[in-house]
Amino acid sequence: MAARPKITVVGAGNVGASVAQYVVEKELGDVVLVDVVEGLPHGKALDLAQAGPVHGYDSRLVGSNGYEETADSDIIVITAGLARKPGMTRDDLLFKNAEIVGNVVDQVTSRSKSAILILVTNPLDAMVQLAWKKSGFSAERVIGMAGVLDSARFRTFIAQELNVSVENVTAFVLGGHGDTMVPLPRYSTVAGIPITDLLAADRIQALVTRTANGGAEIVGLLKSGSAYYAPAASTVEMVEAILKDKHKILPCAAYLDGQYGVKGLYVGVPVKLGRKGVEQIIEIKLTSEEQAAFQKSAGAVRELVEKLKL
Ligand code: TXD
Repeated sequence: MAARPKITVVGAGNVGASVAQYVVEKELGDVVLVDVVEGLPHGKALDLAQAGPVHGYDSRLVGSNGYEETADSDIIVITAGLARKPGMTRDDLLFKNAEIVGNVVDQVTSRSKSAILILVTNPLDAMVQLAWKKSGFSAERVIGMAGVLDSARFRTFIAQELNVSVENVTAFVLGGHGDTMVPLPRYSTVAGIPITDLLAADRIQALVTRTANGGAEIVGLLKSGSAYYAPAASTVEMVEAILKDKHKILPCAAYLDGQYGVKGLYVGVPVKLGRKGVEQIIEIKLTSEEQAAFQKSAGAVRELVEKLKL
């Protein structure tokens, strides 16, 4: 029988540990958890392994401060990085995390040449572009997680507003991960009915604004640290779609080569995910207003990427 898929998670902090937890709870494969902090990945891996008998999973978990154990991974999720500290500019964070993610990519890709990389570290769109460049992998195998999270936030707010099951709500959010993201109410539905038929324009705008500020709202409440349950769940939805070859359409940061009028840049768009990674970029019709908002968002991503001089 074939061995279980191997999923490496680099960065055993809040998001990374929760990714490991959801992966084993769904028994998607075995997990290698890597972090620079001594003992942290080992401790979390052991703790999660000991939840196995209770939850009923047999996935194996290994913690490490090195990369030997990551060899021949099927999927590598990169959450390693720093959060912005007082006195640090966004650019400081960009360069620091670029250094961390660049090193991680070198370490993992030299040992797992056919893996699919899922980037989570912020600033997301720039980090996925960097990982693609550094890895030398084809663009289908390097993907960024942001759109699933942003649309999950939008779906949550829509479901609460209309008092319906979250399962009835689909939503699409395009563009870069950040203030310029582009939620698309016309393509957001409740049991197939566009929300533009169900909610007044000002209510939709309020939900859109709350979605765009979704990360900041949680940082404001937590005071230290940022969101991790929903980010981890969103990442694991992508892991599952790939490992189970579901051909599932999800919004992800993907490499655009002319689609949506953008060339040579990673930006959030709907893609079809399967065992090969990004199988197709889905181009949906945008109004001129939506297209303008998308271009603005892509422009903000390009500005960041240019600073990295890749
Ligand atoms: O939508 C999205 N893409 C995001 C992005 C949603 C949520 C969080 N997002 C970003 O993910 C966030 O802004 C951070 O850049 C990452 C990770 O967030 P998390 O909340 O998990 O941060 P933590 O708890 O600080 O964990 C980061 C871990 C920590 O344990 C460090 O020791 C480790 O990364 N780290 C490293 N591991 C391996 N190798 C190196 N070099 C390294 N440097 C730090």
